[in-house]
Amino acid sequence: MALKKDVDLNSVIAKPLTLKVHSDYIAAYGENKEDYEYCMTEYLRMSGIYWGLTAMALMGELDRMNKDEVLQFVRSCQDPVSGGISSSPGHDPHLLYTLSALQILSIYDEKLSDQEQDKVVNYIKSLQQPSGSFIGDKWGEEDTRFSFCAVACLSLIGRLNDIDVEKATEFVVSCMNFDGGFGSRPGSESHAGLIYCCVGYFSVVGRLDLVDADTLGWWLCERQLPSGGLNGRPEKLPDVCYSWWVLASLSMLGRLHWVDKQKLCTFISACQDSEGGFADRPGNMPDPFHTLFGLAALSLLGESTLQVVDPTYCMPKSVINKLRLSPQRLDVS
Ligand code: BD6
Ligand code: ZN
Repeated sequence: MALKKDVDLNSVIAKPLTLKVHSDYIAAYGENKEDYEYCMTEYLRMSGIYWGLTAMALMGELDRMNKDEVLQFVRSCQDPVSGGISSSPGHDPHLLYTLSALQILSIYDEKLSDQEQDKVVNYIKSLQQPSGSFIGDKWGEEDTRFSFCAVACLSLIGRLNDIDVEKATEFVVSCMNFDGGFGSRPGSESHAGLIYCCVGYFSVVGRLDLVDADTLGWWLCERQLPSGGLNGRPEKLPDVCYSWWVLASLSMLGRLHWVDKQKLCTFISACQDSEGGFADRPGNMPDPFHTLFGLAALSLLGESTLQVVDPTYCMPKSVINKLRLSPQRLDVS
C-alpha cells in the first residue's frame, strides 16, 4: 500500500477567513454540558477552556465568554493539599493544567491570592528532580514538556527564581540532538511539539543563545510539505496544530521568513469547517484545539484581522506586554 504523506490541495479553492462563524462555534461549544463530546473531554477541560478563551481573545471576542463561570471553575480546580491545579474538580493536579489555569487567569488579568500562589509555587518546586528536569505530576516521568510548563507557570506569576533555573536549563540542553532539535529526554528523537517546549523554555529563561538556530531553523522549515502544511516529524502528514508548534518555534528563533507563508496560509484556511472551527486537515471534524492553533498560526503569519499572538505563551501579545515579564526573568548574576 502506498503511504499518503501529504494531502492534495490542488482541487481546493482558497477559503476566506470566516471569523464570525468561528467565534459562534467556540461560544456554542460547552454551552450544552450534556453533549457527548463535551463529557468525553472532561480530563482535559482546563486546557479546553484555555484554547476557547485564547481563540476568542485573538478574534477580539473575549466578552462572549462567561468570565465569572470560568474563574469560578479555575479556582475550584486547585488542590488544597498539593497546591497543583487539575483539569476538572476531583481529578489529580498536573503541571499542564496548572499552566492552562494560569494562562486563563492572566488573560482575565486575575491573580490568585498570595496564599494560593505560594501553594502553586511549592507544587511546582516539588516536581523538580535532581537532574534539574521536571515531572508532570507525582506519578510522572521527567520530560522537557514539563520543564516548559514549570518555567512558563512561574514566569506568569513572577516567581521564576523560586526554582533552580540553572539546573533546569542544563537538563533541557542535554536533550538537544545533532539535528538541532529536541526530544522529551536525553537521546530521544526530535519532534516539533517538544521543540516548541524547549525553545519556549529558553525564551522564558532568556537563554535562546543556547539553541543552534540555523540548524534547528533548517529542520523546522523542512516540515513544510508540497500542500503548504507542516508536519511534526519527517514522514508524517501535515496537521494544522503543527503550523503553530513549528511557526512559533521559528518565530522565537527569528526565522519565521524561512517558510512559504502564502502556501501555509492556504493550507490553514482550507482546514476551516463551514460550520465553524478548524480541523487538523481539510475535511476532518473541527475541534477547539485545532481552532486555537490554526488562528494563532495565522496571527503569526500576519493576519491583520486577528490580535497579535505571543509565540512563547500562545496568548495575546497585549496580555504578555502588560505582565512585563522580561525585567524579572532572571536575576542571577
Ligand atoms: C504541552 C504539553 C505539555 C507541556 C507543555 C505543553 N504545551 C503544549 C502542550 C501540548 C498540549 C497543549 O496544547 N496544551 O495547550 N496538547 C494537548 O493538550 C493535546 C490535546 C489533544 C488531545 C487529543 C486530540 C487533540 C488534542 N494533546 C494531549 C496531544 O497529545 C495532541 C494530540 C493531537 C493534536 N493533533 C493531533 N494529535 N498533540 C499535541 O499537542 O502535539 C503537540 C505537542 C506535543 C508535545 C508537546 C507539545 C506539543
Ligand atoms: Zn493536531
